[in-house]
Amino acid sequence: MAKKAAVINDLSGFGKCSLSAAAAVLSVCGIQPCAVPTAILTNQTGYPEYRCVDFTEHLGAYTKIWKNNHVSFDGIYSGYIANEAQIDFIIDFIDMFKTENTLVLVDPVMGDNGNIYKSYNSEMCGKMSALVKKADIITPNLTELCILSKKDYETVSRLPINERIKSIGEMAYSLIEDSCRSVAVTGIVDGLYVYNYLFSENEELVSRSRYYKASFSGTGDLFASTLFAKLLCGDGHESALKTASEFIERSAADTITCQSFDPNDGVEFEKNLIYLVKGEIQNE
Ligand code: PXL
Repeated sequence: MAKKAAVINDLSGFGKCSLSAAAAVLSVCGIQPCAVPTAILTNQTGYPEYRCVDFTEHLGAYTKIWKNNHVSFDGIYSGYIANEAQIDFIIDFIDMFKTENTLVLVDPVMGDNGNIYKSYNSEMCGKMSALVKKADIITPNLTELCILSKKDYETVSRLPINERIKSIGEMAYSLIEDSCRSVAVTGIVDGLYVYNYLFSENEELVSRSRYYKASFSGTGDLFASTLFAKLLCGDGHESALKTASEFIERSAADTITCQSFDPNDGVEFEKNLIYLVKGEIQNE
């Protein structure tokens, strides 16, 4: 039987992010995505206009009915949230459904490039620290890592690359000491390349991809989804990190060859899903 993962995230009509990205990636990896929608949006919030329907009032039914139906999960993955109360919901959800065999990935979605997303506020960001403590692995970008670590993004992002990585490692290890087992820091740009780091108690891994000079919607979600799916499939950290980075690199490369593209629309990942089928991306 296929493994099952609860995916707590929003459903956006455009932007190739959140549930649209996660459902595609998990399914192609042979995992059943069980959607818990935090909000339903016309499109992700980076576009000039969007409408968001907050789904909080319906979330209680998911825990109640799923518990009554005796469902269980091999993995739990949380992403975009619509308000502070949803963090409490996710914490309760994890407490209710996590067993010792459940992999919990929390993507602390809050912002990018030093800015908090339009729909987030400082209370939500503050409370995210409680949620990440529940995770086996978290996947912040540098903005989110700085928020979680109460460090100034502008200062860290301006450091020369070696010092920046040192500071990123210190922040990651302090979160690991605090609680979660692994921290994957995504989208560290230096010159022609973008790096993803994965820090665990006794391991520090890095992957390098070409940087295409655009901040595409949904790449963080695709990265987290792929890492999560591959770890659930039994891949090791190194292999899962490499696969996630390569999948996004290929999809970004295909996007920039398009005649015209809007980074808000996300990347051309659909035709690259095939490479996530076991063994297609070679990890030697
Ligand atoms: O990809 C992160 C994300 C997820 N969901 C929504 C967003 C964003 C980033 O802007 O707006 C609705």
